[in-house]
Amino acid sequence: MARIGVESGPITWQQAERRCEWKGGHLAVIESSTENFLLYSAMKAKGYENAYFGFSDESSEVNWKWVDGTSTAYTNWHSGEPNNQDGIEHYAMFYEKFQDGTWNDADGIIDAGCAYICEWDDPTDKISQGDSFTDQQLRIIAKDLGVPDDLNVEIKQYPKTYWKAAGLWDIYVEVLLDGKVIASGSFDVETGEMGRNLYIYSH
Ligand SMILES: [Ca+2]
Ligand SMILES: [Ca+2]
Repeated sequence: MARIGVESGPITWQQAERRCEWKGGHLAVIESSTENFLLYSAMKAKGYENAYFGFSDESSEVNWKWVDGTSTAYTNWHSGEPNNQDGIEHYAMFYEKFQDGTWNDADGIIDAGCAYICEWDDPTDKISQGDSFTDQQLRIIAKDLGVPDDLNVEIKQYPKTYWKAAGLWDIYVEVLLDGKVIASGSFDVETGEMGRNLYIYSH
């Protein structure tokens, strides 16, 4: 059984997935009724009634996919769900109205009273946070800024104190291609929160 963690927002589903990746995991993937029961119980034990995990049809309506590409026949939708209400429901979740642990699709806004569930397939993958980013974290950051994986870029990070004067962010990251900055962002080391203060990459 993979190790799991239940965390709270307010953030979006996409940010939640990035935070899970940040820590070396991903939003939880549910492959059996046993696992569903364990995750649902873990959420309730943490005091939450609603929680998102890693199942979405955001890229193609009705084509539900797990974040890590897992292919499994298991689903546990509540009767009448997913209903894609108002055309904006693309993220599966445990829902307070369905006390049997069945799923609802909802809008992916993780606000007060809502949580998201991360999963680590290998607990030893967990990245420790510090005063600078690891190469792996920098690659995740570049990807999050929209830089394709196959682009041969240089990624620079500036010290933790860089933005202390502003009192907002701790580390500033620049992505360079042929010596030119094509993307940048500033990051709170504690939370992994990113401020996208510049993004100029385009095809
Ligand atoms: Ca949908
Ligand atoms: Ca729904």
